[in-house]
Amino acid sequence: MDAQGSYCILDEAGVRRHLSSVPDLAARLGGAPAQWHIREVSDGNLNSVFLVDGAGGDGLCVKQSLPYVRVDVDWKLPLDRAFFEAAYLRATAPHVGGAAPALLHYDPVLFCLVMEQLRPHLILRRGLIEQTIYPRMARDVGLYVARAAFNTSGLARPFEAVMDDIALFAGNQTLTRITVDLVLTDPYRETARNRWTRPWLDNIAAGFRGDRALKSAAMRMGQRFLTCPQALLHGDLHTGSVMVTETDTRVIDGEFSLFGPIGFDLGLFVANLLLSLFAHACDPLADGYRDWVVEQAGAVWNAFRDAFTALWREQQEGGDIMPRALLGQADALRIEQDAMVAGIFDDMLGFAGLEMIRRVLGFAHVLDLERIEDARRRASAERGALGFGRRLLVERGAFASPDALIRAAREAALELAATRA
Ligand code: SR1
Ligand code: MG
Repeated sequence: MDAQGSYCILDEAGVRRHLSSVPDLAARLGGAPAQWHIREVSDGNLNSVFLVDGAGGDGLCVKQSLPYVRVDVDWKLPLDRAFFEAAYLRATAPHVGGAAPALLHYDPVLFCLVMEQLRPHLILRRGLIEQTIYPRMARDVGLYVARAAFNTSGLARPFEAVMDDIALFAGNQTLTRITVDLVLTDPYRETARNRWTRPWLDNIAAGFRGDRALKSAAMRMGQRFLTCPQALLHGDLHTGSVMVTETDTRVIDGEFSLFGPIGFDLGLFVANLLLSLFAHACDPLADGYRDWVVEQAGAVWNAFRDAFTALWREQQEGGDIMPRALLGQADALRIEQDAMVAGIFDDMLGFAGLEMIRRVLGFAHVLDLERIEDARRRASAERGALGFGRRLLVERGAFASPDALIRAAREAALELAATRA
């Protein structure tokens, strides 16, 4: 905050000033503000992020909305995404417990969140690039999605509470617009924001823009995204939105939160695992690791399904969707669960297809692929990802189970690996 008490972009001195003005945060850091160690670690596309350490053991993480896209300052944005991230953390914290960072403070003038610092956690995407195995990660993420989704849905709550939240998060239109454009639409039309590995992917990019079956499938998923408010979504659950150690998993960055179809969060996460799989197909030293990565896609789904159906089964009162009073006997519950879970699985596949395609042809790419310096090799991995993404959208009826998905993805990656020079 500047002297007039209005928004300003925080630099290290600004972060020091802000934290020292909030007694609880200053006490948590400990020692004199002048001694605090502050470093900027901004890494994502949108915001600035600082890590702060004081004399005590508990560091802080400070995240501020900028009035533009951090990686494209000409792309102006309102600041309110920090408000929605704070609202998401507050709405989900009672259900996901320790699987998210604790929100310690939100400043509505600076549009700034202060959270616990996660240490020694690493961004999952970077761990996957380094071929690290995280034994709990997939189960933890599946459980996280199940708990957040079930408990914010009308299965667990009266419709009035759900509608109040739908109304609140319906305000997150700036970031929803980014998703609608970047994920659902741009890869299938010409726009200056798109980019891909030229000239190798020129033909496939043009082919996708003229592919009626693909565009129809993409539009149908778009319709589900915008018209199916099943539960509160994270809204951007890729592998850069998860921080890990071998024994702990935390979901971060809920600024894209909105109500939507539960399969959206699952689809984005699974897609990013599959992007890692295809990126590793170029690397002869990753032959073993690929098996682990692809199995995590199934493990996320299985953990989600088991936890979601268990929460539903154990629910005493229930909400206004599928009310206990009408469900009656256990076999009726099972029938409804099977139907809903099948729909979520189908959504997951479709949204995974969209995410894989947009990360290759759209504005926001992924480091897993971008780090492949040889453009021809990168294009080859990207072609594999595009082909599989298309199958997930257009032929997803062929993937009747997580095992079928894993088998097909493994085969596609193996075919790609066989072509590498
Ligand atoms: C302009 S924002 C581009 C992308 O970064 C975020 O992480 C979301 O994935 C968004 O689509
Ligand atoms: Mg993010």
